[in-house]
Amino acid sequence: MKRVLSGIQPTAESFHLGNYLGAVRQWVELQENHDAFYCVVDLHALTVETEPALLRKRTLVAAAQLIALGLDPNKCTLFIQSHVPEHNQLGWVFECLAGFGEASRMTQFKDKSQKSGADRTVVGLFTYPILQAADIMLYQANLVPVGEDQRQHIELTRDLGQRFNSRFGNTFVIPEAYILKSAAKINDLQDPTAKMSKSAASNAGVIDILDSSDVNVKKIKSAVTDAGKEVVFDEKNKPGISNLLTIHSALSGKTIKELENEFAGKGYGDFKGAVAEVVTSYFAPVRQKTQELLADEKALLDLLAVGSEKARAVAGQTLANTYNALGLVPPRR
Ligand code: AQP
Repeated sequence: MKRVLSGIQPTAESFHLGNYLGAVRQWVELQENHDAFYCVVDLHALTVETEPALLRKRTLVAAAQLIALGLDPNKCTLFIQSHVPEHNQLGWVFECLAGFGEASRMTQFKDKSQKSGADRTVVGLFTYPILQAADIMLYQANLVPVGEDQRQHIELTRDLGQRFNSRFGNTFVIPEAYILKSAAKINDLQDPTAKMSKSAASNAGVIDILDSSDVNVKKIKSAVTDAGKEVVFDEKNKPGISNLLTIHSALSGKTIKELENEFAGKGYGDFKGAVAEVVTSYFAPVRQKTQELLADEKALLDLLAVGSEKARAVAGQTLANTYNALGLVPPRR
């Protein structure tokens, strides 16, 4: 079985539609016939300033949400990144392999550091993709299901793995990004040329999975649309409608063509109503299940403990091989 690894940051009270359609939905599918490892990357979340109580809450909400969205701890290995210290240990090795220049070229770092300003940008944000490379390589993953915005980071991961293998001998599997074309990038409802993002300046264009149906219906009904009144897919001239078509199609299973036919001559109002209906009925049970899981924190932590134990068995072996290849002297047993 091929190995899969992916992670998600607990940086918000809820995942948004982009996280789900771009990444988590593929995670659920891949657990069926892959050896899948999924983690809540709480160490990555330290790159943005967060209250400790909030980080704790968000980490548990993230884990509960992943299960509610369909991850089954009996079918995949679900764990919290900080429960497996090998991530930091391999992260340092990769930091010593990565060039300052190549890390500087990461567009996500440039965007995020620009948003928060130089004074508030931490070194961890700069080295984030290197820790991400370690997350992936620790598990010898073949595939990394992510959204389009992560493509550059997976390229860096591949470069670092290849560099290590050629300098120190074959140690790592070189992974490939697994990015679904159809929903690789979901855009903000208020600014349909920018990706939907947890850290968007305004939350008005972000559909949070755990928000109430009322809130989400309101957001969809006030989504920015374009001049004209035809419901047709045209990313260049109608980015707003195209984004809503992508969302409807991804959740309802209808093709874009079918939707264009269904809403021919009907106008934007009817179409937005239909998108709102699809989104809210899809996520209402997820919200309910997440709340149930959070109500029994001990049971949730027990599930995660099983995951981290399985993860450590693999991660420990990879780290030992890596240290050995590097010539680090092992401690006397
Ligand atoms: N808009 C999106 N469309 C498709 N996929 C997306 N992803 C994020 N936004 C979209 C994918 O979600 C996964 C988990 O993301 P993450 O939590 O690790 O961080 P992120 O990519 O930084 O997500 P956000 O919401 O954009 O957070 P901020 O605002 O902190 O940057 C990834 O696989 C990502 O591709």
